[in-house]
Amino acid sequence: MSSEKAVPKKFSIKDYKADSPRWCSGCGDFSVLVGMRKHMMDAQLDPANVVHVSGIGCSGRLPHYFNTYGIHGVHGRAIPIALGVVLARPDLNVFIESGDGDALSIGGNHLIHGINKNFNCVFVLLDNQIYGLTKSQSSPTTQTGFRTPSQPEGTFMDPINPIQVALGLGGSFVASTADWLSGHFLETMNAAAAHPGFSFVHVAQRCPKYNPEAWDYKSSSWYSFLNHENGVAPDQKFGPDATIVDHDPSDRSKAFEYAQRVPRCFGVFYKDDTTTCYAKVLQDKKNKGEQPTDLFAKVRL
Ligand SMILES: Cc1ncc(C[n+]2csc(CCOP(=O)(O)OP(=O)(O)O)c2C)c(N)n1
Ligand code: SF4
Ligand SMILES: [Mg+2]
Repeated sequence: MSSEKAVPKKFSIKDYKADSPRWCSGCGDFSVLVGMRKHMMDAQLDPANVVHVSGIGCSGRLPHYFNTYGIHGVHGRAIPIALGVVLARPDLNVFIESGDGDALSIGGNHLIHGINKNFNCVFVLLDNQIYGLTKSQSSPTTQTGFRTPSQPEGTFMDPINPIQVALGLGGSFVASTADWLSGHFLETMNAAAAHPGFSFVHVAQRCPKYNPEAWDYKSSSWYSFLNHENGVAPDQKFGPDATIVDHDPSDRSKAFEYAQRVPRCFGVFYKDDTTTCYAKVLQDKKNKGEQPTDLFAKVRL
């Protein structure tokens, strides 16, 4: 038996808590909040070195509930705000929380450039397939035929697939998880934070108020877990009937294939830790004694 005593953690879950969340009962945002606090504790992040940045939406309220720095920004503009933070303070841990409307409608342009610049952050897309805060308009991920006040005859376009979008834009880390898969969510956050660059994490998120049919969280037979030693392990506790698919996240073309697959997949689709990112460009310039003026122009060298 080992005589070594466990070293107490400096920061406990209490150190990351602030305010009382204001969401509807049963909202998946609560689980995301808890999972992200757990991730910060697992990683023992000093709250003074963490910044949460959001746009507008129910999901946009998240930064209020962490005892860290935070910016509840402008609708669709979380990425440029976060980029400013990273430019000024590359030493900080930056998280972005965005909704399906915030990230894929009004903020779609910024998503293109955020992923392309591959600056260091964890981008969390809370996908409830609806505009929650503004009371139920169709979003780019709303299910075809779903009736909303903005499309009362039923949403007529097929939904955008956020995983394909992120892969198509050249994302260096692309994963998907669900708010109700607590173990999988935490492991996904840990993997995303360990990745140098723009870590895109899609989260299937429950909205019992306006889109209760979006995700069938009570059953697990409709999805698969992607499994690999360089990915995230399946969460069989919360997804006992899900199938398991072996997938090496360095295989980009397979990642596209799994992104199209029905049943859909949760796990790490793609990961390349060698993709050039802001931090490396900055360091290379400093090593050469250059002034880091036009940092992002060379990110994709
Ligand atoms: C410039 C601007 N346009 C529109 C709005 C209104 N608005 C606020 S949140 C939102 C959509 C929220 O949906 P989503 O991003 O999916 O977040 P959720 O509430 O579902 O988490 C809209 C259209 C706004 N606040 N600012
Ligand atoms: S409207 Fe939906 S997303 Fe917003 S707080 Fe309520 S349940 Fe959550
Ligand atoms: Mg939404």
